[in-house]
Amino acid sequence: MFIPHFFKGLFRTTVALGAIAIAAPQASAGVLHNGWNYSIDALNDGSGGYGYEIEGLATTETADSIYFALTGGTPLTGVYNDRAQDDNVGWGDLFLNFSGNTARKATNQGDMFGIRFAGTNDSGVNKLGLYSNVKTKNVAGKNAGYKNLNHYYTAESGKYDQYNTMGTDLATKEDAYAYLYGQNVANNPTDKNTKTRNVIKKGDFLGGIDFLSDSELGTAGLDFGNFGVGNANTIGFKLSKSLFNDILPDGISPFMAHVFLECANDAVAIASSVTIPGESKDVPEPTTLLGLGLFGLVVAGQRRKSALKA
Ligand SMILES: [Ca+2]
Ligand SMILES: [Ca+2]
Ligand SMILES: [Ca+2]
Repeated sequence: MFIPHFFKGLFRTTVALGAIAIAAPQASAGVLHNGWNYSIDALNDGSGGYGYEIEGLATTETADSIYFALTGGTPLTGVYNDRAQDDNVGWGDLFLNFSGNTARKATNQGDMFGIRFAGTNDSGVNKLGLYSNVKTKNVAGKNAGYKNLNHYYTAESGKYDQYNTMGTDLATKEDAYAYLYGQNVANNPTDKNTKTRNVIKKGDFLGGIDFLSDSELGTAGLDFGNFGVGNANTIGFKLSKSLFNDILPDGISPFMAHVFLECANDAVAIASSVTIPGESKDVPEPTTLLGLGLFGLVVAGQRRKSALKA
C-alpha cells in the first residue's frame, strides 16, 4: 500500500492533535516557504514543449479561505493547438481528496472534490468553482494528448518519466500510479488500467472561486521565484472554507490535490492540509475534539488496514 511520507505525517499530526487538544499548528507537506506549501514539478516532463510544462502547485490558507496557485508555461486560457478538437489545449480541473484513499477509490465512493478554474477547458461542468461528489472523465483524446498515463511514461523512450513527475509529493511514476489508481496498478501499469481522468464529468456545485492577481498573490506571500520558477504564467485563486461547512470536520483535514493538463502532457500534485474553524475556536468543545480525534484515528486505521492487506 502506498502512503506518501508526508501524508502519513499529516495523519499522525491529526491524531495527536485530537488527543492533546492543543491549538492547531498548520500541518505541512511538500516544501514550506513564506507561509505557502509548494510542490515543484519536474521542469522537463511537459510533452510538446514549454506551452505544456507545469512548474509548480502551491497552497496556503487564511482563517476563512484556502488559496491555490499554479505556475508553468500553460496560460489560464490554454494554448492554440489545431490538433485539439477545439483548437485549444489548456488546464484540466483541480481535484481535492480528503479521504485518505486513492483518487480512484475516492471518486468511486463519492468522496472526490473538483475545482473548475479554467473557463476555456473541456470540463463537463459549466460554472467555475468547487464541486463535491465528482465523477471524472478523460479529455486527453480530443486534446491531442495521452489517453493513459502508461503511454505518457513510455512515450519517446521514457523521456517524460522524470523525478518529481507529479511534484515533490508524488516524485516517482510508481507513487503517481499508486495514488491515482492503487498499488495493484502501480505494480502492473498498462494502457488499459491507467486511463487519464483529467476533468470533472459531473458533480454537485458548492460555490465559486475568486481569482487573485499577481500582486494579490505576492501580498499573500506567494514566491515561486524562490524555487527558480514562476516567470511565465501564474494562476491563483481562493475559495471560502465555508463551502466545506457540514462536509469536513472542524480542525485539520489533510488532503491531496492534483491537476493534469487537458492533454495530460504534464501533471502535478500536492499533499497539504486545511484547518476548518470550529464554532468556538478558542475553547473547543469536547465533542469537537472527540470528533477530530476519531476522524484522524479512523482514517489512519483505514490506511493501516490497507497497508496490511497490500
Ligand atoms: Ca513539469
Ligand atoms: Ca481543449
Ligand atoms: Ca509533472
